[in-house]
Amino acid sequence: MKRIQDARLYGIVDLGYVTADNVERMTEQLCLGGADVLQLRAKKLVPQEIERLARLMLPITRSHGVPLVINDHLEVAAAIGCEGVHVGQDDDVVAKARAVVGPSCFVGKSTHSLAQAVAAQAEGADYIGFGPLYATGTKPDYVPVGLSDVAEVHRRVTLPVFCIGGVNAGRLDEVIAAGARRVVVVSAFLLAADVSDEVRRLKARLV
Ligand code: TZP
Ligand code: MG
Repeated sequence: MKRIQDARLYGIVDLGYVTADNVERMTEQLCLGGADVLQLRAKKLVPQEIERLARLMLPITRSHGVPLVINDHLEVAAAIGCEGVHVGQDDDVVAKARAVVGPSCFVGKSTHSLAQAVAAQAEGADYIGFGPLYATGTKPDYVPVGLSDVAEVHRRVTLPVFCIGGVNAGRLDEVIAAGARRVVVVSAFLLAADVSDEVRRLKARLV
């Protein structure tokens, strides 16, 4: 199993873009392309349905050695025994998440400012997401943070920092030039004509 510390490219199976019917196919494509970690994110589904989909993903992600992260739903992560869980600023605190999912499940946290990034590290997260860097339809209600704090976040936070929000092949060079070492890519992968090829080509540029 790949370790979150070694991950550079983080993919999300977001049910805003992928139908339930396509979850397994998309999971396979993202893994084949070389995603180092995958999250299941389904803002509009009930926990029971999220658990069903996660159980479909798990044999696929495990066969590729890719950790599976559940967004928001601690109880689903605990029930299926996946590798990670991800919480936002309005969700349960890291200590609560850890108490529910246990020591073998890592905990990631979304951050939207330098101050939140530093606080998430102090709170004990295992990794952070930092963004949205750009305006994005995947998280439409958020003001983009831009690129100006990316380098400073990496100076102040020793945890893995995954830059997120509007990241795509066309923007990757400037995101890396701003100081990013790890990225999360959602819609640019899920909407690609050839998903595994898009993942593979972007991953090749992250090393
Ligand atoms: N958190 C901050 S931005 C974002 C999340 C979940 C969405 C990123 O999606 P995309 O499509 O890569 O902009
Ligand atoms: Mg959340």
